[in-house]
Amino acid sequence: MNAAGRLALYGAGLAVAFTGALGISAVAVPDSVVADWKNESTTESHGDMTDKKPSMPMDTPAGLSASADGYVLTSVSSPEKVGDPGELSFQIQNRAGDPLLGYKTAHEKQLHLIVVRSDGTRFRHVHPTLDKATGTWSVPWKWDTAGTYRIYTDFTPKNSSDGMTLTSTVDVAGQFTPDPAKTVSTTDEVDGFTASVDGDLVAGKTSELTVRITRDGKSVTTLQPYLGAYGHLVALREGDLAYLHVHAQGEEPSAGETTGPEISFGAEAPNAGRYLLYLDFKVDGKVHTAKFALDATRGDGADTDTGTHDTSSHGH
Ligand SMILES: [Cu+2]
Repeated sequence: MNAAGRLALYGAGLAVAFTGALGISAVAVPDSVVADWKNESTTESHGDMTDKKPSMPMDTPAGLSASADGYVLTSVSSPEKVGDPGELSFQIQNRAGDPLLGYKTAHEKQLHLIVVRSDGTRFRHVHPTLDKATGTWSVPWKWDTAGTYRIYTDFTPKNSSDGMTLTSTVDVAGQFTPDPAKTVSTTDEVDGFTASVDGDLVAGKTSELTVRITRDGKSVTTLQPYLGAYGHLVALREGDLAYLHVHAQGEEPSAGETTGPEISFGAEAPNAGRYLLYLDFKVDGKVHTAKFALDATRGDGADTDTGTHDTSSHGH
């Protein structure tokens, strides 16, 4: 079993047993880490799964590997250059090495695709279409800027009870200047809306985060359901961009219902350090994405809760 199985993706909270922490303080991911992803994607994609056991520890967090539990993300392709119209496509291979055709639906979709540049910018969350004949997923695609991008596929195989997140990287040719590391910001302005997040992330504990949406200083009370919730929050751990998918708390809204100005989430940060948060919310039929950065503090008892493998150097 692997980390994907430990990730309670859907529900009120998130429980992940992560261990270890990269002592990286900038948002930009070091080249060595990017190189690791690439090597990993390549070897995992072409490796012989029957002979070769992944050398990863059992507690490798979600969203760091092209393979999990015998399933592999393969055949990723996309437009090579900035501005070229085309499509992003890929396959998920099952344990037998064939394209996976059967998926469970989670949050109204069989597969959620997240794409983010290695500096944590250019976040996109989309829903590709499955060609049932070939097992190829695809979505119309154009790159706006050069750089190395992480792509995450979040899905549950039909024969599995566990959701998983497989990842790969894509290089887009061209000059690329990383955006400066974003300072911790709990407020973002997007499409005329102001989104602010309140709550403290504490390592190893479930923390409630509440996002408040306003427009022109007034509370927005017309937040619409989007994919079975009033908001979707993706959290990436700074440094290695390990993936946490956090969902809204409360009952699943019915069609036509609205809420606001607040949406609450339960999130458990695996360790102290910075997390990049991306919130999708929907108003007047349009989906908007706000971005935050939050620092998780080391919780009391983190030493005992997270076991002996916690090598993080925070606190003290
Ligand atoms: Cu999705």
